[in-house]
Amino acid sequence: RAFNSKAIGILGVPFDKGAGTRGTDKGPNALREAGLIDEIKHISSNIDVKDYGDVHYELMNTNGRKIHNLNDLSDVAACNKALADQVEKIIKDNRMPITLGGCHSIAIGSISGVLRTTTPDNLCILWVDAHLDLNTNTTSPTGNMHGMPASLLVKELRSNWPTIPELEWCKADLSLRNFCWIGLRSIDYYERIMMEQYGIKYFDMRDIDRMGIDKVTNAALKAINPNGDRQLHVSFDIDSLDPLFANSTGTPAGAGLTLRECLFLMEEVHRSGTLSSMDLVEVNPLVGDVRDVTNTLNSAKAIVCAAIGSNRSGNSS
Ligand code: 4U7
Ligand code: MN
Ligand code: MN
Ligand code: MN
Repeated sequence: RAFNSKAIGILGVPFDKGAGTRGTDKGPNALREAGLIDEIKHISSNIDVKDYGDVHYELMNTNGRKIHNLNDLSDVAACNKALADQVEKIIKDNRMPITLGGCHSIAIGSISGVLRTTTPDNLCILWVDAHLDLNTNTTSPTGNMHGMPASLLVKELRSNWPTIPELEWCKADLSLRNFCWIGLRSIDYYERIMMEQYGIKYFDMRDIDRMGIDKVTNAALKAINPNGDRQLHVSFDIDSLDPLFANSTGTPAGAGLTLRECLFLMEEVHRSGTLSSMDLVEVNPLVGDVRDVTNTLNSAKAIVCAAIGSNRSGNSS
């Protein structure tokens, strides 16, 4: 597959049931109403963007055995199943899927969809987030599934999960070795233990302070894609940003990334020529006042645009 093909597919997932705060279901339309599609078109004349609309789902007919500490599991499972089908379809249309959340539980379906079109070894994941999102139902302090998507996608943690009939379709078999986190600063007790146990690759805020975003970005890409022959999925949680730039999100964490750091990061991702899919999640237009929401939407749009070639030094053609 040729990376950096200019054809893009936008997919909205108006879904907030993986989070404790209501409102990320309003994210996709807020981004559209803020002009995201037009801004993408203005990056360059040969960008071809198609809006696939929103993912809709119906609850499955499984004799839903209740599973401990998984809030709204039936909705999370059904929504992600429908989402995986749509992501797969967009890739088969030869477009790069950009999935707009929604809460971060939608990474389960988004990445599962990508995995139907490539092998686990061929895919690497850059997880930009204040949080690790590696909880299982036994480690999670909240039961909110937006704090668990990464753990449902990796084979190393398979045995830590009970059998979940509604997630049988999710056969993601990625290795933690293919993941790298950037922006971490809010990690739960058991997540910390897993980080050490599995030698997880990450660059937290201290690393960014020490090394700078340039070295961090390139070390992260090198760590998960040493030969540059894998395709890259970026799962971008807007709460990786400092609340100064993205206050409208349900689980904000202070002392985070600046918008400039995120733009540089995503510009480098674009320049790498490896980006093949992306999520932009956790934008919550119901949090904060009008200024907060506008700021957050502007940051989110700029991050998506940077990932697909918008350049602060100017765009030609
Ligand atoms: B997000 C949390 F306990 N770790 O599991 C949890 F702090 O997708 C937060 O990164 C998860 O926004 C945040 O509930 C999920 C909590
Ligand atoms: Mn987060
Ligand atoms: Mn997250
Ligand atoms: Mn969040």
